[in-house]
Formats: sequence, structure tokens, C-alpha cells
Amino acid sequence: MQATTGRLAFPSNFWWGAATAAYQIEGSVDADGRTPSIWDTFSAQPGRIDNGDTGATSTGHYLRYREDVKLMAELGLSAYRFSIAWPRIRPAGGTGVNEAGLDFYDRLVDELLATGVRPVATLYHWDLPQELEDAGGWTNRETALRFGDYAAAVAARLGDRVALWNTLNEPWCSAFLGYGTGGHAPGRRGHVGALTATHHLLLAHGLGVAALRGAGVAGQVSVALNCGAVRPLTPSPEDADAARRIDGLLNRIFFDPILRGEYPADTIEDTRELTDWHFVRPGDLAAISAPVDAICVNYYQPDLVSAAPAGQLDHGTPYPTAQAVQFHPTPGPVTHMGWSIDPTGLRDLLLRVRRDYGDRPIYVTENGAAYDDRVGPDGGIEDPERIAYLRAHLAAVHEAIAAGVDLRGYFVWSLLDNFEWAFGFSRRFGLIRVDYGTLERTIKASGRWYSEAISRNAID
Ligand code: PNW
Repeated sequence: MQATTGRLAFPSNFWWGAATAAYQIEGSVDADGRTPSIWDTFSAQPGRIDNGDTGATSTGHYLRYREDVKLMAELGLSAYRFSIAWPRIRPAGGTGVNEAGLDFYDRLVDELLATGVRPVATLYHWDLPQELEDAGGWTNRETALRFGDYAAAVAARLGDRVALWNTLNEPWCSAFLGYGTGGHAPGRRGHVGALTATHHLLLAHGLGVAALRGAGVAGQVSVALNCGAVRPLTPSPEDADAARRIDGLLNRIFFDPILRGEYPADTIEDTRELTDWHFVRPGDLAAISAPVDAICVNYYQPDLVSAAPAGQLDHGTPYPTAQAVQFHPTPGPVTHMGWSIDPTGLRDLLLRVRRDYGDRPIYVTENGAAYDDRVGPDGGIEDPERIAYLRAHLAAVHEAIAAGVDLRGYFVWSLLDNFEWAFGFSRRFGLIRVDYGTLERTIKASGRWYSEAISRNAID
């Protein structure tokens, strides 16, 4: 880890945030007209989720949101990023608007504003209405059109108060884990499906931007991409080519259509043996590249890759046609997810976004680490590894700002321990501990540390 010492002050007006997602925290999956999403279905299938966990109750946030907003106030957050559950707003993915579902987010937004916390809303954090999946899900172009309608319904209700909108959260995960490896809902496998889903997700983003603009929303409009610095293990041409290929399929396949109105030609070429990309229709790229006000990046670890030795193909890779690429951990400790800890990857990513895609406002909408915690001698919840992780990554953010990146805010993943997808409740990312028996919340030492940083607008 990088050793930056001394006090690092952040720009005034910097957004100190924390993030969550609907299915990961809300519970109350049958309340007020909500219908199942692909994650309810997937979680109910034996063997999909560690320990058979589901989001049916989770942290109980749907019923406890007032208490959670109080905790945000106690931390001093200047922004809170949450997601809206599509199946609460358009049950079964239908065309009617469920006002009772919208009421929940309306109350949440008002509570945040009354507390002085900026609301940051994500329209799609992976909970597709099951009926839309039954009709083909993201491999069906129609799903993108339905997303546009859903975005319009939410914008009509919340558009006057949300400070920043993300159309999608991490479309890479939706496409490549949901339809590629099948490790995420809906659990389908196949590289052609993943590429088709990628395009329809991007189209949904474009239609979502149009819907938000059409409703005249007051806040900024953006999209949250999970991206990373992809580095070759050695300077050999083979390893450089492996890095180029993965960078195409992780980063440029999303950044280029959204910010330049074109798919990366080398990635199209790399995947030509699988598909001729006939699902891209005239006019789609113009819709996808509708101007955004900011770019949001989620960062956890860099990718270190090499060309695999002959005969060592990876048939489980999420990356279409990259069977001959090997992934390597960065030397050093890893988090409880097994993810490398390397804040230089965040700095390099931010510098790269500016270099390749222009000087525009950027938010880090997720960064954080899974660690177990323990009760300290004074009864507090101790998680020193998370403090070290956050401190090092905030120092990297500071470095990027000092180098001229227009970085407006940073959101810790996550406010609360929550349902960590295929890992269920076995991985804890929260600044606040959740006791899954009593649903009691306790601010961890990392939460206290973050709160201190917020109040000083600086880290040491
Ligand atoms: C993100 N990967 O997920 C999500 O936005 C969050 O909902 C999630 O809880 C958080 O990061 C921690 O996992 C990811 O395999 C899931 O590369 C998987 C990957 C990346 C991000």
C-alpha cells in the first residue's frame, strides 16, 4: 500500500457518501405491491447463494429507513446513494405505476433532505422484474424500452429532489455475471447472451437518460460503471495484448458507446467469432451516447493479466473469447472477498478516464472492502483493516484531484452490512454492523473514522 503521510484536505463541497442497493438491504419483498425480481427467484434456487441466504428480510431497511437516515446524520454524510426497486414501481414489469411503491422512496428522499443528506438514486441495481426475465430479460430488446418507461415514472415523482441519478449500476456485472457465467441472477450462461445483454443494457441507459431529461430532473444524470485499471503482468506483447482485450471487455465496451457513440473496434473484432453484433440497430448508438453530466465509477481492485501458457484455457471466464487470458492477484494481502488491495489502481483509473474521455465531473460511487470485525476491549466494533483500506483509497482519490481530475465525491460501499449477492450474508462491507438476528445496527470503528474525516474534510 502506498505510504502517503500528512494531512490531506479535500475540496470544499466534496461529497462524502455511502452507498447501498435495494435488494441488498430492504427486505419486505412482498410489501405494498412489490412482485419478485430475478434475485428473489435466483436466491430461492438451491446452491446459488452461500448458506441458502436470500434478501427476503436482510437488514429490514424498508421498515427501518428512518433509523438508518439518523445513522447517516450521525456519520455526517453529505450524500447517500441508494437504488430504487423496479418491481416495487412497476409490479411484474407491467405498464401501470404502483404509487405505494413510489411512496417509500418519496418518504426516504424527504427524510434525507430534512437531515441534510443529498439523495443519489440508482434506477437499476440488478433487480429486474421476474416477468421481464421470463420474456428474455436483457437479451430481449423490449426490456430496454420498458426501462425507459420505468425511468420516466420514477423521474416524474422524484425528479425535483434527487441530486444525482445513475441509470444503471455496473452493467458489466448484469451482463457478464448474470448472462455469461451465471454466477449472478438470472443465472444464465453463454457469451453471446452476455454481449447481447450488454447492448440492451446500454440502450436502456440511453433511453433512461432521455426519460430523465424529458421529465426535466433537477439533478445530474450519470451511470455507474465498474471499471478498473487493467495491467499486463509483463511488458511482453502477449501480455500487453491480454490487457488490451480485457480492458476492451471491462471498460471500453461501456465507456466508448456512452461517451463517444461507438463500440471499440478491437473488441468487436475480438468477439467476431461469436457474433456479428446484429443486435446493434441504426440509431442505437446515438441514443446510448445522449450527453451525461458526470461519470460514476465503482472501483475495488485492479486487474493484473497475462497470456495463458498454451493448453491452459479458462473456460469459466466471464470475458467472451478471452479463454487464454490469466488473472493474477496483486502481491500482498487481500480482503475477505479475496480481492487485491491496490489504491494505485483507483488513481490510475481516474487519471485514465480523464485522459481518454475528457475532463468531466467524476464521482467514485463505490469503493470499500469486506472484512470481519470483532468486539474490542471497550465493547466497540473494531475493523482496522477497513480503516486502512478506506484511508489508502481516499489518499489515491486525493492524488487524482491534485493531478487535476474533477472528482466531486466518494461513496463507501457500504453504509450497512448487507446481502452480498452470491455470498449472502457471509461478507460484511458496512461502516455499520448489522446483527442479522435482532437487526440492531452498531457503527463500527471505520464508521467513526469516516465520520471524523467528514467533519474535518480531510484525512491524515
Ligand atoms: C458491486 N466482480 O458488485 C456492486 O455494485 C455491489 O452491489 C456489491 O455489493 C459490491 O460491488 C461488492 O461486491 C460487484 O466480480 C460484484 O468483479 C462482483 C464484481 C464486481 C462488483
